[in-house]
Amino acid sequence: MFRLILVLGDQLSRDIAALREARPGDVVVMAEVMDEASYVRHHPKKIAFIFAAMRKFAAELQRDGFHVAYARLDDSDNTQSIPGELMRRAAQFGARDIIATEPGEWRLINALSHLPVPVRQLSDDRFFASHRDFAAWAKGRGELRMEWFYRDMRRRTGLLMQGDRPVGGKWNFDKQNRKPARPDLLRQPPPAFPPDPITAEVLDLVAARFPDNFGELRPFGYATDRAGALKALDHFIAHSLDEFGPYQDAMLTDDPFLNHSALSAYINIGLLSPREVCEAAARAYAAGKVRLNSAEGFIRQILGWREYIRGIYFLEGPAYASRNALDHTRDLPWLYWGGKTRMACMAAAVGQTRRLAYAHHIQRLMVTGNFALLAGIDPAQVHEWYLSVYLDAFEWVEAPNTIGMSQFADGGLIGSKPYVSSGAYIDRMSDYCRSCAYSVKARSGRDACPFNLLYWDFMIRHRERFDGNTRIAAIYDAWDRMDPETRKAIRTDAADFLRRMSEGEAV
Ligand code: FAD
Ligand code: DLZ
Ligand code: SF4
Repeated sequence: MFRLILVLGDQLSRDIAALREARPGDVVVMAEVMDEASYVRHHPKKIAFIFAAMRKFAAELQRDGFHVAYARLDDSDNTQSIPGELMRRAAQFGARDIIATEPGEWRLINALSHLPVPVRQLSDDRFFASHRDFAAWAKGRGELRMEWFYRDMRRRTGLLMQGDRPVGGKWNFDKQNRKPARPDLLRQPPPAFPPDPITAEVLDLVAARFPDNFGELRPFGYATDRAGALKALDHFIAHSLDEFGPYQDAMLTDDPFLNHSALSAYINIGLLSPREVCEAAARAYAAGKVRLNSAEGFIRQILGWREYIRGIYFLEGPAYASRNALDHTRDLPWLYWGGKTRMACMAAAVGQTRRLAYAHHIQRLMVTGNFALLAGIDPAQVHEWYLSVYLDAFEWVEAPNTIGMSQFADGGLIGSKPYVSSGAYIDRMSDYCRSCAYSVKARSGRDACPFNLLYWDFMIRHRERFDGNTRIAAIYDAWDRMDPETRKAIRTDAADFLRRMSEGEAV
């Protein structure tokens, strides 16, 4: 009896669980479908990246003797959904058994659980920790802090460990990191991969079918196969990792990547494994090629944050993405979709997102995320934006980062306090404020940095909730010591700014 083996667009690894089960005669099902290409209005680069990588992966499987039933988006008999394609192929091949690797989104997990032909969903073991491992770690803990989870993962994997002690005697070297970057230093950007004929054909398809989605499709330079992704990894280790630690929080207008790896999308769709990426960084440190604070800081992002974020998504269940603990209801302003803004930091972060479908972590967290939280934007709309606009965005990783880490909409499950800041933080870590129409030093007034106005407005609006938090108490003391006139001006100017923004003015 033939069986179907489902491979989704973010499961493009030869070692994926469902493919390991394949026997001669089984049919591998892959499908470009409108349902997946339009559940949010994805950035055109993201759709092209996934379709091109799917086509190349399917060709590779075929070369290696697999029977692949591949549906292209424009095939006339394409049912345009993953369940539809599975049922069509089951009927075509007389299959009564389907094997899948568990998808990274509750929506699809549920869809696969209710098909007339049973689907066996195998656990996705590309990750270091299974759902069961994470649930066991979380059980009985009052607070689910990433740092404790990360230390357990270091011990379990032996990465950067000497016996049971961390290499260098410390788990974390962040004191040596968090430096602003010099604008005049030239850093090597990630390598670019000019489109080959397969990618070029996909680019034409995406241009024709998704002409109105936010984002620039061309020029397209991302790798779309494993060989290219491995080159990008080697390039990062050789040229950028050594200074990753010190500059990981820095932001520069003319350098969208700085020392960041831009590997997340390759890891998320399966072209690189998180283990090989961490091992490459650990080897570079052991060989004396990169400093420890950089190797450790980088490995923590993958072994710690990435695994922890996924653990939270699956532990908390499907309702997590709709949480709104702070009752924020304002609509996402047009400036997130490229509307004009006078804020240089927002223009830079949104601009590079539109061009590249990429922004690094601090731009997502402390610029676009910070602004949305301070302005009280509906977290569901913020979530939809992040899920749409980045090359690496899949719900299992995007939702906890947005709903939890960035918007505090889970009420403090991921972060013990909200990630908010006034303009001073952005000024310290970037060159944005130098070319901004607003004054980062001004506390109030029409030209005061909106982050300054909104920061206090946010803190005061939510005083009841945060007053008891010992990590925040000093902030309220500072507010109380401010003279009443200044306090009144800040609140009035913040309200005026929000009103003008919501009325569509270019703020
Ligand atoms: P680097 O800075 O080079 O970091 C190395 C790797 O660590 C990344 O490639 C990534 O695999 C991993 N990593 C780092 N931070 C995180 C994190 N917080 N969660 C998970 N993995 C992490 N990451 C995604 O992969 N997809 C998303 O949809 C996504 N949405 C986000 C939304 C918000 C609001 C925020 C604040 C963060 C989001 N992140 C997301 C996490 C992080 O910003 C990106 O992983 C990172 O910017 C990718 O760029 P990079 O590969 O250059 O990362
Ligand atoms: C993101 C995406 C897109 C744009 N298109 C497809 C597709 O046509 N076919 C497919 O199998 N997968 C696609 N994906 C990835 C899925 O949306 C992803 O597997 C789920 O969101 C689970 O992470
Ligand atoms: Fe952003 Fe404020 Fe700096 Fe302008 S002054 S770039 S709005 S932080």
